[in-house]
Amino acid sequence: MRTPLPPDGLIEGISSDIDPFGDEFLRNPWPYLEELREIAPVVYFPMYHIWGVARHEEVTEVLRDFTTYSSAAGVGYTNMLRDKPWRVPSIILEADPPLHSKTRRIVSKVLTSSALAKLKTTFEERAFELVDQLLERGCFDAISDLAEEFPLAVFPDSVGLQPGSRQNLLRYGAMVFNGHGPRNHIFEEAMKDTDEVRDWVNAQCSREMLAPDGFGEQIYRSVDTGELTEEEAGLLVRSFLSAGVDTTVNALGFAVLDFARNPEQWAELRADPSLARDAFEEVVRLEAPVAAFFRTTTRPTEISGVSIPADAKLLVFFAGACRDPRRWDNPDSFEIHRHPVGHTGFGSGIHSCVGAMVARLEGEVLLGVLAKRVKRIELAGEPKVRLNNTLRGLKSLPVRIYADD
Ligand code: OVM
Repeated sequence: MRTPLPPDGLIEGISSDIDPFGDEFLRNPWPYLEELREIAPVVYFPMYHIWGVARHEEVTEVLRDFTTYSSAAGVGYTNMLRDKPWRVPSIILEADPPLHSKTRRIVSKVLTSSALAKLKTTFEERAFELVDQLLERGCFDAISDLAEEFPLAVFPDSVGLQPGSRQNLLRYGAMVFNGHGPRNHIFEEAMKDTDEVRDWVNAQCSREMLAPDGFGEQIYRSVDTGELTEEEAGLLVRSFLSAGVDTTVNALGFAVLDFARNPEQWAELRADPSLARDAFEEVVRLEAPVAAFFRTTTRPTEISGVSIPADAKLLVFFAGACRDPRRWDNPDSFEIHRHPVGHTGFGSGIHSCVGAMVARLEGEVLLGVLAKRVKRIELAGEPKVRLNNTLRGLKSLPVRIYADD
């Protein structure tokens, strides 16, 4: 069952044949996002029968109005209330208030700044170990050997996961984020061995499996107070594992690429490594590793004069807003001094990334350590894009780094 087609008058002048899940778009979305921003404040994609917003103003407007633009039908292409999803829905991402407000509050309490301050020393130790190893090698792949290595070395331990098999987290992340797209070849490829990986992840989320004092065990304390059921706690731990790995992997990979391409920015960071946190924020704005999520309209609505029917899927291009020239000067350039307040790389509104402080800590620590140890970052080959229906990221980034003398 589909939403009825809008009358011609509503889609005239706002339709686009751009395929936002096509290989070309996903490989390099920027020229397409520019075109989408220029067509109209809201664009209609007849090939999917979906709407989209790619300008900063409309993206933030949609994300603010969570009653009109609901997450409960899923934030992917599939309407989960109508078609059976591949996994039990997330009770934080794919939920509206009041359920979302409750789960969000519980997760936020676990991820306080004081909790994160305690992790900083451990993150730094791991970062120094890793960077010193990489300096001995000189030449390596900044995706597999750095951007994947670092989060996998620190984040699962923070959650309290059992040791071992952590590559499964990357396979699961690929399922979660590609699963938000339509059933294209990328979706099908990611979903090849769902059962094995899904069962492994679900098993890691049970209380007995989680180390004392990790984020996971702290979520389960809300079961003891009666705020969550055991099943809900398991699902929130699953959210950590779904959202916490691939996102930071991609952001850190782009951080290396952006500095390799902008040596003058690297010189500025080296001159003052305390800029590492600002630099990471600018990477998240410039690259928008989570490129877009959907919302579903709960009533007929209008955005900047364009009508959208009820029960329509609306694609919210975080990446479009992150480089909207209406909002940013020189939106395509990487400027670590920019302070990109209001960027939508972490989303916006009630669903904005609840793990942002963990991501920022990983980014700040790794970039800070690199700035202290590494004089120069050079590309040693062509970066290769990893196609993903939701995430922007690289599958390989050959680099050479040089030690500080
Ligand atoms: C979740 C979830 C999954 C993917 C992403 C995300 C970016 C959350 O399972 O709750 O946030």
